[in-house]
Amino acid sequence: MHNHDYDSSCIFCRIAKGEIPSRKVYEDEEVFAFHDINPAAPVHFLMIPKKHIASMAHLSAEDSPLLGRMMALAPRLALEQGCNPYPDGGFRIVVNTGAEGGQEVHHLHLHVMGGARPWLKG
Ligand code: DGP
Repeated sequence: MHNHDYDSSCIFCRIAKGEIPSRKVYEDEEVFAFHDINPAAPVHFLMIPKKHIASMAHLSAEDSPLLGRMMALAPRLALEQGCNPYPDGGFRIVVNTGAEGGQEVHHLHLHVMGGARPWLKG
C-alpha cells in the first residue's frame, strides 16, 4: 500500500469521489468527512484526506499541513454534528493504525466520536 492520489480499489477513495454513497458531513478540496456506517457513539463521523494515504504510518513531512488542518477542523464539525461544547461536552479522536491498531480500512481516517461517553461507562 503506497501513497498515490486515488486508488480505485479503496472504499474511502471511492466515497471521497462520490462513487460510493455516504452521509456527508463536510467537504473541501483536500478533506472529506462522513458518518461512520457503524457508529460507536451518538456522534461518530470519519475525516479523511481525499488523497490516498494508507495509514498514519504512511505520512510524509509534506502531509503535515493537511493533517494539521484536519485536526483544527474537527472541533467545528463536532459541534455542527451535535457534540456538546468544551469543557463539559467534547469529543474523542481515534486513528487506528495497522492490524494491531485495529485498522480495517487502509485509507487514513480520523474517528470523531462524541455526544456521550461510552468509553467511561461500566
Ligand atoms: P477502522 O477500524 O479504524 O479501519 O474503522 C473503519 C470504520 O469505517 C468502521 O468504523 C466502519 C467504517 N466503514 C467501513 N466501511 C464503510 C462504508 O462503506 N461507509 C461508511 N460510512 N463507513 C464505513
